[in-house]
Amino acid sequence: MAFELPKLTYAYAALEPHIDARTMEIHHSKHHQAYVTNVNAALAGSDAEKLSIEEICKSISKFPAPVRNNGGGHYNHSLFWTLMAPNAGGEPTGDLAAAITATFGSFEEFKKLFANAGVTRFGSGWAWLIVKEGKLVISSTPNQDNPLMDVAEVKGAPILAVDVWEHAYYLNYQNRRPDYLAAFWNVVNWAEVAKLYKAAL
Ligand code: MN3
Repeated sequence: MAFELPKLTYAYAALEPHIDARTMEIHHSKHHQAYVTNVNAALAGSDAEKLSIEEICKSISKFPAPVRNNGGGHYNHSLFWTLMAPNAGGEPTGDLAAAITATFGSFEEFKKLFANAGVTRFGSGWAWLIVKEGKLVISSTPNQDNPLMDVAEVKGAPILAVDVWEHAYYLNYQNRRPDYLAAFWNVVNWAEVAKLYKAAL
């Protein structure tokens, strides 16, 4: 069974002005589609075709680089789209909010540390909020790696992610990655993050 490009639950323009429609369209229909096409080609005819993308990530050291890069790209983007929504942003509530405050001191401090993980990721990659052994941890990965991968420096269950590849922001923000990361808070779908947090515990 081949992987497929997931449909977005909102329009390409729905995250404006924070993330522009053209960036969303190219990012989803070109970049993510390419990861899907390429991981399917890399897995074609192998037993791994029966595995979920999560299962593949968890044993990624057994796969060649095209699976790591494109399979990671497919998992990461499939998650990323669900972590954003129109009329979202604001602050988390409930158990997740309490855990963020308990772990990082405050929501403001958490935002600073998470954005810093994205800003300081050299080149292309992702910043993450994960659940590791029941605790919240901020990390980042290079390229299309993710914290599910057995090769990841910091492993855990991803609950929030932001893409810091230039293709995620360059049309609107050019070299200003910190401005893109500041704008990201306006589109974070905290309801979905809370759902993933609950599931990860
Ligand atoms: Mn991307």
